[in-house]
Amino acid sequence: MNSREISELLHAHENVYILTHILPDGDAIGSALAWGTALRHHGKKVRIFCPGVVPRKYAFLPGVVAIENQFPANLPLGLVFVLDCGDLERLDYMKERVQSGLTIVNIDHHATNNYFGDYNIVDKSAAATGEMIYQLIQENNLLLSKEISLCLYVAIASDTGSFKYANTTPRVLKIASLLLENGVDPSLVSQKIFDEYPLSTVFLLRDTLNTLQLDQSLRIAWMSLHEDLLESYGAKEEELEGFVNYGKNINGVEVGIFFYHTRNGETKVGFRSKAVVDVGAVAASFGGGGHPRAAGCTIGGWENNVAMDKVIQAVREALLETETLNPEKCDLRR
Ligand SMILES: [Mn+2]
Repeated sequence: MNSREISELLHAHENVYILTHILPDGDAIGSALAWGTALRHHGKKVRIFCPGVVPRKYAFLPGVVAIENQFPANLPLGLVFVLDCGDLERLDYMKERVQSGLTIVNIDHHATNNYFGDYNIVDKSAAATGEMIYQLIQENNLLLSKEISLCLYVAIASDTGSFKYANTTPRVLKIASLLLENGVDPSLVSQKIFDEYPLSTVFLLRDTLNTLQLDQSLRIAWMSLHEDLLESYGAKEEELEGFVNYGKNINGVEVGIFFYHTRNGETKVGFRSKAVVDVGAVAASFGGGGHPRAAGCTIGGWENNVAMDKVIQAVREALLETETLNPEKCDLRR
């Protein structure tokens, strides 16, 4: 779909609804706020929705308090933009309402996007949905205000890991440069999104690091945490984001695993791998999914330690398989 079609669609609709995914990240929140603000300046009546709670660290973004976590049944007809979602399942409990007779525009950059929209703007080469929103704003001659620039910067910085992942292209850095010229303070964003956390997070991390274990080869590292501990510190599940990396980042470790035991007897498992093990396949074997380097699954029905043993064994087998395939990477003495 081109920018003329977008402007025709916008012309035909007064009401615009913007939705993004469950457990929203900086790209989801930043893109939704930027697009919503741009369209509001353009004269549209805009409402923004997200299933669940927006993490506290995004509270500094302009407009974030207006994000709604229920999609009402009686909304006036309007145009729906679904941002940063590879499929409609990502809308969780909002999915059914969104599908009922509304025109959906799917704007996304995930390689797995299944073109669920009536209109689809999918750019799998984009580092972030925020990068695509930047382009849409430019192509449609919408106002790129300072507050929109901040939201887009948060979106792009989040999905590129502060401009350090492989998706950090010259195009991404050019856009980031223009956003800085528009008044974005990159040190403030880093502090709010990446470098600052609640005291409860540090307590949780301290206790989690205490559980660190490695297998004999020193190539698999895991840690675990029970939901009771979150309660005792008044912490939220979102604060556990990134814990899994502490194991993975150890010199010589290939796979980091993080086990989160919930009160209803389930174990949520996060996987990260450094270079060779396809943890997406491991997670899929337990009914989960993800990417080769980052994945997750939820396991129920086993005692915590049994669940952990089964997962670690599966990772061990996946690691052994890669070492058979890549004998030069087989040095277990590292
Ligand atoms: Mn994204």
